Amino acid sequence: MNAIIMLPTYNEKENIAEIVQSVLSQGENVSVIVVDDDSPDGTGRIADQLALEYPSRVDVMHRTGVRGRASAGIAGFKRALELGFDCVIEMDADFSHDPKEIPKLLKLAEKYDVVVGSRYVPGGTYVGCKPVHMMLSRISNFYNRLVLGLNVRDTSGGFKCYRRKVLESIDLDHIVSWGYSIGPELLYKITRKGFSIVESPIVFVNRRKGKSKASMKVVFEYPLSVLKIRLKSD
Ligand SMILES: Nc1nc2c(ncn2[C@@H]2O[C@H](COP(=O)(O)OP(=O)(O)O)[C@@H](O)[C@H]2O)c(=O)[nH]1
Ligand SMILES: [Mg+2]
Repeated sequence: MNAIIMLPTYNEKENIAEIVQSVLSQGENVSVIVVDDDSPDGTGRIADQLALEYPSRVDVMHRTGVRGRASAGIAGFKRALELGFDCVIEMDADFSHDPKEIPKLLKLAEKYDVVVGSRYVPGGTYVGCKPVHMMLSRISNFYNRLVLGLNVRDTSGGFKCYRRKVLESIDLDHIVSWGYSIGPELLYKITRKGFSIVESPIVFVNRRKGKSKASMKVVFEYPLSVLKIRLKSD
């Protein structure tokens, strides 16, 4: 199966070149799409150089005048479908998600419609994260499962593989989320459509370079956004 790895980026100049190269080294069947929201630090320009270096394997989307983890992801999914890939993997561009897991996710995608990289199944864990972040993650996972009725342990992570038919079945023009709640929103929609989902353990490593874009604002917005998914999503 051929796969495209979708990397949303905002100010990832310290990580972008290394992560793209690391992803490409996971197999000839793997390509990359970078979705950059006009990063002031020049991430988009570095991505363009990578696209020149690997013309058949790296694609870059530059979004201007808009920002957001959710809409960047949606734009990347749409482009990936246009390009005709069998599977789309979304992952963070800061090495919190290990590119070496990609072959494992793709192997599982032969059997399951969605593969969730999971910190909360046996073998999954965190490295180098602050206790307060781990606690917030656990609380949000509990909350997402309760409010959205999800039968997935890790509902908030951003390392997942979708078969193309899954993304094709979702109305990507009517997504309620703006930010990080895109993860639970898609899982909610996917669960309701009856697709098969499996969790594969991952070790989530705190970013070593660059800064997180998650602010305190997220802590307040996220629960409301999840509630909105429950109330407004079809
Ligand atoms: N295109 C785009 N990517 C974003 C945006 N916000 C975050 N990201 C990317 O999404 C991924 C996860 O964000 P990160 O800041 O690491 O959040 P954290 O892991 O929750 O601390 C990284 O690859 C970011 O560069 C955004 O507004 N637009
Ligand atoms: Mg991160």
